[in-house]
Amino acid sequence: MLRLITILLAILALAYTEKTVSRHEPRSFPDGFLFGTATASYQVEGAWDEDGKSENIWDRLSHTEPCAIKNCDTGDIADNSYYNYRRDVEMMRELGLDFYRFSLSWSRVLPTSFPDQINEAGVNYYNNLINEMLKYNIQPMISLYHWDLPQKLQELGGWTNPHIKDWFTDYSRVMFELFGDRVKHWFTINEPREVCYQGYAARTLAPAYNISGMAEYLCAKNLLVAHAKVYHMYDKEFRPHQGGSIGIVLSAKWYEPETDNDIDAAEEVLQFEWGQYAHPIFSEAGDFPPIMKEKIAAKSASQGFFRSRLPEFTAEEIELVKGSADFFGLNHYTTQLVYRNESVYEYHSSPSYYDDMEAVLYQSSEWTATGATWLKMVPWGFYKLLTKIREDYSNPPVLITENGCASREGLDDVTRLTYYKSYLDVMLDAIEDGSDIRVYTAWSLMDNFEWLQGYYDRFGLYEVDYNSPERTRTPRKSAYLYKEILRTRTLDMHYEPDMSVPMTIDDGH
Ligand code: GBH
Repeated sequence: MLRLITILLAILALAYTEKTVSRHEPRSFPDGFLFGTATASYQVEGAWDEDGKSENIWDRLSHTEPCAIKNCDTGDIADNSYYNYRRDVEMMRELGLDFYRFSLSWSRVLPTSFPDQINEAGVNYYNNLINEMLKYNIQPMISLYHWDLPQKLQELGGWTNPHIKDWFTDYSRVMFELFGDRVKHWFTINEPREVCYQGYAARTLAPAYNISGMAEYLCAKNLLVAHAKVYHMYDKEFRPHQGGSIGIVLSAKWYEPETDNDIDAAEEVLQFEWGQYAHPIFSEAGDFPPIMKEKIAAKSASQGFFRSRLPEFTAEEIELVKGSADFFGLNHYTTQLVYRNESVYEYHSSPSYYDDMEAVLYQSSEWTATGATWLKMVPWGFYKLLTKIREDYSNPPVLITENGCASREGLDDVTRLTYYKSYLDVMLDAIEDGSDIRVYTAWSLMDNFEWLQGYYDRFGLYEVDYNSPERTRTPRKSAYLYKEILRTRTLDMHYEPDMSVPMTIDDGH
């Protein structure tokens, strides 16, 4: 018996060392795994009022006085990608990308917001970009909506107006007609949680409505229905001859309970924060998460409302939304700790989103900081999140549509280097466990307009010089790392880029 135990222990020890040893060996990515980078229209394009583009909510917010954005920055010129698209594609070639994820500016292609007028110049810009990418075998992946709603639609209530499902469907139809012959990867909406919470319940994104406990829930319902209508339109009317795939992109943090007493609280926070959007689409039952419905209904009643502040889906809408995605598009950056005690009521006004949730969220001061205050480096949180998605939604195909961090280190961005290595490492762990992860996207190709942070927070693999009229782009250390990962299709934790070697293009063109 003792002998048996000794043998078992020896085997265990061996298995353990093998695991630690193999961790230090370069690890390969699965065959067919795709790598890319992402940006979004307002963050890079500039040319805000040129060639027939009309005003959107970010033009409006960034031009409001006193200025709402750090250093009074605006996206008026941004990275000037409207004129620099050739250089952008050249960078994609330098990196050796399989694809590039970017978004379309609704007010650039449909200046009235509606399909009665199509702006040729705007269409040409996107055609040029797409065609230039395809010339070098770089696949376009398009987000139809990454936060720059036409101002006119905002004045009609934006995502709180249920008619937006028709406005968004009409706009999307025109985009599929214009670009769907060449574009095979579509995302409807980038990060509904940020659109609805930050835009309508807080002031941290346009339109900065600040009507918490109400507006974000109206937004959530309308947005999910709008998304689902576009999904089904593509599925029925475009997929048969265009043959692409379509889904939505959710932003999801990992929520770690502070103590064992906070396990339920952390789960509830997760259901509010991204379950709100994932449950209606990816669960078998559909609809908002039960815990959210219960909590908001009970709270609303106790506050004297005649109905829940969380609007209900009709039975038909539940069916429409359920299953309306070919994959789970995931933007992930960081992790938060969660606790719940009496003090939650001192933190949050009532009614409000966080008051409904009854929890406090924060980050540990022991976690590694990066160049953005909200973003600490917590790779194990990414691993737990990927595991949770696999387990809760029967292992859907996952596309990592954004991951990355800010750094204030200039070209020698060792923090970003470490971030990418450690996040890719745990992603490989999740794949080994059986997660069906097919795509990884680094945010971002280059520095860009970081919303309320203006040009202060820098997320780029390439640095952008905002003092030069050309908005000169220069590769950072992390760009060299990414290029090597893509070239070798392996992750070597020990790889140290040599930045004295100039970036070259190896695509044979
Ligand atoms: C992404 O959102 C966006 O898709 C992209 O456009 C953006 O450039 C990128 O992030 C980098 O920020 O905790 O109140 O201080 C990520 C979503 C952004 C959500 C930051 C939480 C924290 C604000 N997250 N936000 S706060």
